[in-house]
Amino acid sequence: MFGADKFVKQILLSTILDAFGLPGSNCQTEVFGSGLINDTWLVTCGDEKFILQRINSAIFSEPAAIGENIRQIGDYLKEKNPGYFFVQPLATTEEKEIFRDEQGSYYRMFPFIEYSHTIDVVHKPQEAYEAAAQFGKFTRALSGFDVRSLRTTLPDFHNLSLRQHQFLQALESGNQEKKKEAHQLVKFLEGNAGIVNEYITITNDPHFKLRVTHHDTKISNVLFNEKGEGICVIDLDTVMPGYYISDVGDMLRTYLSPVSEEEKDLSLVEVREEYFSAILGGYMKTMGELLSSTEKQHFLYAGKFMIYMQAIRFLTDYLHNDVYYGSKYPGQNLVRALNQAKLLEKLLEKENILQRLVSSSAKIPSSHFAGTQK
Ligand code: GN1
Ligand code: MG
Repeated sequence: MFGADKFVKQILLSTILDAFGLPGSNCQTEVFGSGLINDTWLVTCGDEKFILQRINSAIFSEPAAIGENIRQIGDYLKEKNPGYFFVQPLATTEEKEIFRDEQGSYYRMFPFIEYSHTIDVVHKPQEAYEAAAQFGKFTRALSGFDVRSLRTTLPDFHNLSLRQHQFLQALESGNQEKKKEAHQLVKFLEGNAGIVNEYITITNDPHFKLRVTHHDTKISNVLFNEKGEGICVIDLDTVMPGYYISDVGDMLRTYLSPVSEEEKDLSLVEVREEYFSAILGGYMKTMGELLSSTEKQHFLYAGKFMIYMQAIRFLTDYLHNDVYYGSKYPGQNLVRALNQAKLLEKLLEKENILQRLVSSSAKIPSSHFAGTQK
């Protein structure tokens, strides 16, 4: 695989743009966004702008499944919910959603939505509210869609039992020096394994429904307009059947703290109640009527679930010498795991206050939550 900056110099670029019917030699390309898995570029061709993404096929073993899901969803929304703003990918000149180049890399292209922007960090509760409303709106817009017809683009992506199993295996067969170094953290995570048991209960509970779930609800996956209102969600690679706790949980994981998973100074990791309320309000506004009361009561659990899973995923990767996430400096995945464990600790400290917010919201009809989202 070649690096993102090197890539723009590649003559190949022109071939990719041509495949999507764009005048390759007249377009400029710059690196865009900050995801860990796929590479993204902003493509400018005269007055028109596009987003080009290379799918990491080491992780998404069947890139065509992503294209198929997006087509199915787009078709459904066009027919049943035409008012829903959906960013339709460009088709290649051969009418495919995904282009495979001679090197075997997979690409797709979207129009860049004018007057929209993304943000990398949540600075205001209103941003969290808008994002939560958009992720809820997406799942609601597809509530009549047969979720079983979606292809699973990443098998067992948020299967916490499996992640736990992989973690235990890494403790056995991974780097033993690193395991010693992470001793305290391992103890903390083992002490919170009850989170996995609760997940198993959920997967057997008929009150929990499999829904069209985004599975990557970080703030940069929401488009905002100039007034700061949410327009829609983007990056549908991991849209698969799932539980709502995945989407809400990843918002709690990434919006509650003023610092990201990369922060080394753990004293800066915090759980901000006003952001919790904003996510709760935004999500319930759009999904409140569809969730069962059992599902609603697990709103806070969603945070525990995703934060715990991310902590063990980072630590597993650390023990496996960074084969999945990579690392820019030695110990980066340990820092990330420690950061997430701290976040979990902070969430657990506030459990009673936050659970009260959830319980009182669950009794209030969803129309109560005011907001800008229609
Ligand atoms: C990866 O690439 P990105 O940042 O969208 C990962 C997520 C993790 C996240 C942690 C396919 O997402 O599950 O939560 O890193 N995606 C995949 O930063 O593994
Ligand atoms: Mg993603």
